[in-house]
Amino acid sequence: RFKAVIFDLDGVITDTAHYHYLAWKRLAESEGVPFDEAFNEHLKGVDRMGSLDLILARGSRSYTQDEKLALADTKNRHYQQLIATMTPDDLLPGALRALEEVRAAGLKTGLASVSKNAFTVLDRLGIRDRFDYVVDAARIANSKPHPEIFLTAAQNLGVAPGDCLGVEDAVAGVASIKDAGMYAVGVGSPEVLTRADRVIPSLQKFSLQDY
Ligand code: G16
Ligand code: MG
Repeated sequence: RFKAVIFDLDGVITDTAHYHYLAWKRLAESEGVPFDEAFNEHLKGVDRMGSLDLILARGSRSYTQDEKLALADTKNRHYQQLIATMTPDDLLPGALRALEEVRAAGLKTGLASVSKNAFTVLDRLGIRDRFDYVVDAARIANSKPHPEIFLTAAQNLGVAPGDCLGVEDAVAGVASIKDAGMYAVGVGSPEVLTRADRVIPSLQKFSLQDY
């Protein structure tokens, strides 16, 4: 019944969510700001500056815009160091099969990541040509949970939002899909992804006939 499936990247196709976590943790701790997995959950799907603002709000001092830009840049360098060694082995279990299933069923495939490093990650994983359209995060004005990124993907795929299925691991991402008027498959735990229409533990359990 769907015409396109739009995937998130970090935490769905590959575990860069963990690399983002490590890079932010290193940065936060260098600023004396406490950081753990539970807090990191709020950063998933949130863009770089938005994430930094959330982290620094837990600290004890205020920062100038220049300081913030420098800190965001430092985090990005930590992150780029981590993704530089990725290979196709870093695809999460079931990811390739899910992409193949969608195309074999005659549906379009899209990618909606707010990461400005998404193209690099796709190239390292060797899967760039498996998508009919990849949103360029640099052209998105509003980060998730705003629906802009999923709506942009649908528009460029030439498919109405109501005919799209979105796949996300983040609370903010699921909100973005639902507010775009799409069907949401959450990857993770149902206690966290409460707005998803269905939740699966990983793409290994992704099956178009279930939705
Ligand atoms: C991803 C991550 C976020 C990260 C964002 C921006 O979003 O989930 O944690 O802050 O990208 O990444 P970058 O600093 O590389 O531009 P998404 O939409 O892929 O889940
Ligand atoms: Mg994600």
